[in-house]
Amino acid sequence: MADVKRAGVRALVAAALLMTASFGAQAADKEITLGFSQVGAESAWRTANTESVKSAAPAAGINLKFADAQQKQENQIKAIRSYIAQKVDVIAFSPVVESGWEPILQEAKAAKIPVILTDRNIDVKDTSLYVTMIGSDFLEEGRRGGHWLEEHYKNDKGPINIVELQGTVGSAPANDRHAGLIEVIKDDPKFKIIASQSGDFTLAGGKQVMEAFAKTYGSKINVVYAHNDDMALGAIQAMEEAGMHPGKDPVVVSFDATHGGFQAMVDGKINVDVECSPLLGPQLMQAAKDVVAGKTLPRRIKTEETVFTQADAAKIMPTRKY
Ligand code: GZL
Repeated sequence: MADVKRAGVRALVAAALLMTASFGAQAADKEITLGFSQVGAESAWRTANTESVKSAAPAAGINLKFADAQQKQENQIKAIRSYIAQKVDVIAFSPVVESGWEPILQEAKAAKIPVILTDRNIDVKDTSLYVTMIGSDFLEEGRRGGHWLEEHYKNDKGPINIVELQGTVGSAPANDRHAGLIEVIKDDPKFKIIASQSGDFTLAGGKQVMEAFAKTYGSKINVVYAHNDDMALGAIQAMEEAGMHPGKDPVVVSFDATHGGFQAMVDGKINVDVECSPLLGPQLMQAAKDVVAGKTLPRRIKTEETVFTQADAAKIMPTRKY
């Protein structure tokens, strides 16, 4: 009798194991749906970032829902709320500005949907509102721009007058590329920021702001410090229309290292371009799969980046992916 019982228990255990394995396999095979809210389409960097996210999804077997917020926070909040209503598996977004995210991220938390930040960071007290932030260190990027200026002007007593074309007001890259520069030049009195204004990361914005700076300051300007290539390229147009010689006088510091930025370095119109990689798609998809699989992710996944100058631009440009 005991043998029959033992055989029965063994059969039950085998059946249970088989069921668990098949559920496990199903869970592993269940297609992940990722809801992504993109800032907008304001720059060449953003276009490359969108392309990277969109192409990485099918390659990772992820069903991507994508929304372009036209650089408006309320559109990003609407998109995230709609992803919650659709019960997506993971939400990811590139926050247009640093503040104002707690309410909508509390809604995602209440719905038990994990949130991943890409590209830009947010300023929240409750860091449980997102799983990880994948992207660049903008403060370090700003320091790199500042260190290049220090080296470039090391034998110059000054004054070195800087005009700054800032990115989107309140955005992490604008705040930190400014702060990183200040960190480096604040103790060197020869550097002076004589004007700062936002061009909203767009070519048209950069051109418009630079037209005004050229009118007001003209030949007093020694450096144009542009928070991205699109604004630098717009500023170059404005400077040339004003009879100035960008890349010689004034010197031009830019960020992103996009194709347009590289071409301007080859043409001698941008002096240094601090790299900021938009190619975050594959890392985002891997992070989404890891979160769904219940893995613990690092709080911060930083992008490796460097600095390019006119000296190496022509040689490196053919190798660039964006
Ligand atoms: C930086 C990114 C910035 C780029 C701009 O990671 O958020 O936004 O520097 C883009 O070109 O518009």
